[in-house]
Amino acid sequence: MSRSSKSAGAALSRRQFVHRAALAAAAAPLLPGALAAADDVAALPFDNGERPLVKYPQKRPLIRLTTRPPQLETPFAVFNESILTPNDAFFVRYHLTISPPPMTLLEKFQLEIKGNVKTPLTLSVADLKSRFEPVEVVAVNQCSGNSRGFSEPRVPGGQVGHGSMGNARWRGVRLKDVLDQAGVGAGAKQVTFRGLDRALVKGTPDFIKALDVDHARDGEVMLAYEMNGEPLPVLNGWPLRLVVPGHYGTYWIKHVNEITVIDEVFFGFWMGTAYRIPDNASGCIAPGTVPGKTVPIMRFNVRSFITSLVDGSTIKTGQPLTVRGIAFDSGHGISEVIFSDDGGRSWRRAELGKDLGKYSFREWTINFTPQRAGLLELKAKATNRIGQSQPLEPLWNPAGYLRNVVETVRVNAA
Ligand SMILES: Nc1nc2c(c(=O)[nH]1)N[C@H]1C(S)=C(S)[C@@H](COP(=O)(O)O)O[C@H]1N2
Ligand SMILES: [Mo]
Repeated sequence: MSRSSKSAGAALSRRQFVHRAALAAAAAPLLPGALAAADDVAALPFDNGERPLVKYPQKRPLIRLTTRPPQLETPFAVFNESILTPNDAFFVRYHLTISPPPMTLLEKFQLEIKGNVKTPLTLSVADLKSRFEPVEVVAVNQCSGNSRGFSEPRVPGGQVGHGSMGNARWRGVRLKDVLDQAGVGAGAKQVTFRGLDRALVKGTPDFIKALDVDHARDGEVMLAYEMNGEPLPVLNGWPLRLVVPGHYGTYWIKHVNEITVIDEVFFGFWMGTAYRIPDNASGCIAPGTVPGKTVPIMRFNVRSFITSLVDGSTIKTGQPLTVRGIAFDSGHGISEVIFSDDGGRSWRRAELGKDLGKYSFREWTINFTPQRAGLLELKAKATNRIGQSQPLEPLWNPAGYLRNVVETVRVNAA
C-alpha cells in the first residue's frame, strides 16, 4: 500500500515540511545535504503497522520505525530483487540516541585491543588492511526481534515486520588474527565489544556485547570494513563492524573501536538483562507466561520466505508460474525447502538455487499452476543439514524473539 503525493503539485503539506526539516536537522551531523523525505507510507500486516518510508543518507526510502535512534526496516519486496541485499536497502538498527556517532569521531577512527592481552594494540582501518589477511563471507544479519510485530499475544519492543534482516558479502579480517597478534592472556573467558555510539541520557548502559573467547577466536568472526564490495554504509557501521556469522545482529557491533579481553563472564545490561531467551531447546514458552532461567540469545533458527508473491495478490488460474523465495539457518546450510499450495495439506520439494555459502540466504524456486479459482494458502518450509526445521504453529517468548513459524502467503486464483 502506498500513498503518493507526487500528483499533489509542488506545494509541500505542512506535515511533510515539518517532517523534512526535522529529518534534515537530525541527519546534519552525518552527511549534510544528502537527504530527501519520502512521500510514501508502508503498511505492515498487523495492527498499527503503518510506517513512513523515509530516505536517509546512502539509503533508498526504508520503513522507519524510530528516528532517535534510527531504526529502518527493509521493504520486503527487496528480498525478491536479489539474494544479496543491496547496501542502500539494508536495514538499520541502533539502541542509543547518539547513533550513528558524529562524523568527526568516525573520521579519527582507531580500534583498540586491550584487557588481558600480552600486547595492547591500536589499529586504523588501513593497518587492518595492510597487516592482516583479507577474508570474505556471505552472511545473513538478522535482528533478534525480526518479525516481532506478528507476536500473538503482542509483546513490547520494536514492532517490525520481516525486514529486519539482510544478506551481504562482508570483507574484512579475522578477529582471531587480530586477537592472536595482541596475544590473549591465560585465564581469558570472554571478549567484549563496544562501538562509538553513545546514549544522551546519563545512566543509560553503553551498548556492549560479549562473546566467549573460543567463539571470538573461531576464525569466522570478522572485523568487516566492506559490504557488497563497498565501504560499509555509515548507518551499517562505517568504518568497521563485527560480523558474527549465524548469530543474531545484536553481536554485530557497528563502529567497533574497543575490544577488551576479560577474565570473567560479562553481565552488562545488554548481555545480562536484555537479549535473553528462556533457557530451553526452543527458547520459547507458553504465550503470556513468564520464563524462569534465561540465557543470551545466540544462533538463528531455520527460516524461509516466499518472496515472489505478496499476501493478498491475485494470480491466474491455469497459468504456470514460478514461485521463488529464500531460506537460511545458523550456518549448517539449508538442505531442503518444501512448498505447499493448499495450506500445508500436501507438500512438494522446491529446487535450491546457487549456494553462496552456509551463512547466506539460499534461493529456492518451484513451478506451480493454480488448478482452480479461489483463495490459496501458500507455504514454504525449510530444513537444514542437521535436520532442524520450522514449526507450523508460531512459538512465543516475552521479547518477541526467534520467530520462525512456517509463514503463509494468501493469494487469490482468478
Ligand atoms: N554500535 C552499535 N552496534 C550495533 C547496535 C547498536 O545499537 N550500536 N545494534 C545491534 C543490533 S541489535 C543489530 S540487529 C544490528 C543491526 O545491524 P544493521 O544496523 O547494520 O542492520 O546492529 C548491532 N550492532
Ligand atoms: Mo537487533
